[in-house]
Amino acid sequence: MSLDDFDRYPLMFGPSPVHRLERLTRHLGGAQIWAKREDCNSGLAFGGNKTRKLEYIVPDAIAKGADTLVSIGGYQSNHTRQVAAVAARLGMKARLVQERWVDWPDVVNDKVGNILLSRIMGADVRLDPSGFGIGIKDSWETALEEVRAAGGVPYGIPAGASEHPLGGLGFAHWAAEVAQQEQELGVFFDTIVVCTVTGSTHAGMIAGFAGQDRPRRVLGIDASATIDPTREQVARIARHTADLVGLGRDLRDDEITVLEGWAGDRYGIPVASTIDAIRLTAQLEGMIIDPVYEGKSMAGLIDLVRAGEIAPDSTVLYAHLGGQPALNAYAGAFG
Ligand code: 1AC
Repeated sequence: MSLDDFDRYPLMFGPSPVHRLERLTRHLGGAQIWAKREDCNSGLAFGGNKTRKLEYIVPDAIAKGADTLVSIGGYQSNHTRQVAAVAARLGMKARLVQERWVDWPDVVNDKVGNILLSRIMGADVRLDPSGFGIGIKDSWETALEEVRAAGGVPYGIPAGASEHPLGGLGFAHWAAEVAQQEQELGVFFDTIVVCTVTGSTHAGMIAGFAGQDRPRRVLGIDASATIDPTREQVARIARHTADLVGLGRDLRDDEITVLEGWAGDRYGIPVASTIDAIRLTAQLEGMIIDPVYEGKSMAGLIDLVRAGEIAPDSTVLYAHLGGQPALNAYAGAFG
């Protein structure tokens, strides 16, 4: 088997854009920094990393005769917003469990941003008081049951599509896309920086890059604040995805790196370094990142470059995963 043996339902404009972050590079005075932009990968509700994963999941949903995509996330889940958009595009329904993953005080936290977009796209959005967790949740299994009991044909997509058996394929494909773009641009990214929470974005990249000739570092920056389950989940999904795409060898432990230090104490709560990274990136590059995911991975990148842990002669690709619709729900963080 190889990645090409899996059906892919096109949901993106094509390869997501890659460009230099010149002013940020100059400001940090170290490695050359570029970005690959999943936030502008698609015309579906502002796109994002999950749209890429859903390209490999939709063919299975269609083959199984589903009429309702059932998924789960926090109130400000980017994932559920992208599931709602894909359901609309396919003429399916979306049933979304939105759990209280984050105890954030803005009164509009369950009303604006991602959740507003899902409601506008016609998803059946149900709030649930359960807290954060990256695994399979009872609330999601109950939603699947309820759709079935009402005569629907549900198709389950777990949080972030990560525990879905095909959830890593979208970012294995991202790795192939990067290699193609490197040839076109005449550049090699020796270091990739990506935010990690439910794991399949990072895991898919690891599996995809592992099959390429030139080794590189894929640095996952934890934003879950639950480092052990996240490390375990990334490793498990990376190994599973590597098997699916026929890597033909075991992944080594040193190919799976999840770094902690920028998540703060809790998922979804920005800390000072998150807000500083958001402001710096916006003010130097006009690139908008969010308080839950990219603000944390960018804070990691900034510190690693400043500390020389990403060497001055490195060329870094920062994966922008497209979390910024949540910003509206975090107005209070910007005073
Ligand atoms: C946690 C999966 C996740 C989301 O957007 O819901 N990134």
